[in-house]
Amino acid sequence: MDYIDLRSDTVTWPTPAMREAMANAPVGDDVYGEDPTVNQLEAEAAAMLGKEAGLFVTSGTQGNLTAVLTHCGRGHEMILGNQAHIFRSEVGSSAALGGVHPHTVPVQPDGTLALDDIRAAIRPENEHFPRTRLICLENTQGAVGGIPLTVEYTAQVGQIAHEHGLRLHIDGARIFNAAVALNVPVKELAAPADSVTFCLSKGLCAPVGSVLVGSRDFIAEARRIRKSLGGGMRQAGILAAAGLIALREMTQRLAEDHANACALAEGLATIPHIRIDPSRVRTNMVLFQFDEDLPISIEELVTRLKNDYNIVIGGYTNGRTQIRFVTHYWITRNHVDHVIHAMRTLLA
Ligand code: TLP
Repeated sequence: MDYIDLRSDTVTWPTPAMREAMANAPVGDDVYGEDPTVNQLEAEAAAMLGKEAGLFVTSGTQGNLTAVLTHCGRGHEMILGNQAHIFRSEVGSSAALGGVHPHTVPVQPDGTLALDDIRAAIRPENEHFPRTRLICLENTQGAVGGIPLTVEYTAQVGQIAHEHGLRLHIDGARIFNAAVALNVPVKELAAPADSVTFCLSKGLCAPVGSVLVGSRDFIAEARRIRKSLGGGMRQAGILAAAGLIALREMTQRLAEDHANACALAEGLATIPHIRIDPSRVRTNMVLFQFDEDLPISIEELVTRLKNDYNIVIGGYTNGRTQIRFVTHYWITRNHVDHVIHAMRTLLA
């Protein structure tokens, strides 16, 4: 890549193997169900996550929206974290396009939603209330720094959902990072869920796409919803070919990104004006804050990092005092050392 880009793992370029596979991919019209590469990707993704069927979608946002609109009708309610990507960063699309009412509960520092909060949010039957239909979890939970949710926790939420006749959807944009960090098969993290979306185009480096998985009946309905959202693609095998490499070759190397994130956090912790707890780094995200009395403004820091050190950063949240660095395939250990050196120099 041209820059050491720490803004997100969404910035990853496809690998040379992906570009080659894309150039040679067998294709067909996927709206007719005739693209062999898409069919292969959907089947392999479903098998890896232990579900009956898969659906190739354009993005994580489209996968989550398709899932929500498949599970819920207008006026139905979904329970989700107040810092969930679906709630904060998907343009309010579930409400705007599906009339689905979000009922948020606080995301705890460990990325979970408290079980009692979930139970309390489930509506009793009453003509004043929307009907609860869905619980959504996010694994890893991005807003608290990519913290993975465990198999045990997910199973408990699944049990609550199913005891109340609700569905569980997991926004598993980075569920492979969670599986690697927890050292469990991804299937086990997905098992309690009725549907899971995961992204091929984040740490797994594919250029485009996510996969939604679930039961055969659920995916048949989701296919119709995807079409209504403009997500019926034609010779999408060109994209799915990169997705197959993402699934087959890129999931097992994520531990490298996690080790680099830890090294980055430990290095940053030795630099004045940076507040960070390296023990919170569990996957590929590093969250930290600057002291108020920085020797340079954040704007200047961003510019100097880019111009003088070839480093791109972003991701300010919480009134711009919280910064997120994300490691990925294109960030090497040497880059990590270079970033620590640059930050130390600029903050001296
Ligand atoms: N996240 C992006 C930004 O939108 C914040 C990022 O840089 O992290 N779920 C989760 C947990 C996500 O983090 C994202 C993207 C999505 C869904 C949406 O995926 P896309 O961007 O493919 O629509």
